[in-house]
Amino acid sequence: MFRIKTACATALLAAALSAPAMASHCPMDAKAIETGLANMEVSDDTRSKVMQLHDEGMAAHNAGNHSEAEHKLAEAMRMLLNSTAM
Ligand SMILES: [Cu+2]
Repeated sequence: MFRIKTACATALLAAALSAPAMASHCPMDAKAIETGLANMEVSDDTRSKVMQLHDEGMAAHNAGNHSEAEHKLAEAMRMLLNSTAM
């Protein structure tokens, strides 16, 4: 369990730190968030907040607003990372 958690956190960090401002970056971030949510133990409260940011981010991405999407997705990733005791 610890190993899976660490792997997810590492994937999230890698996605968070990789160069933004590419259209294809948003889906990668969204995928990292989905993987993190599926494999990490987070509170229902955190989960719903992260999912909301994820959905808002992808909505912005689909509307062509990639900088806002990056911002939302990065916030979701930060929230997920902060919710894990590492
Ligand atoms: Cu985008």
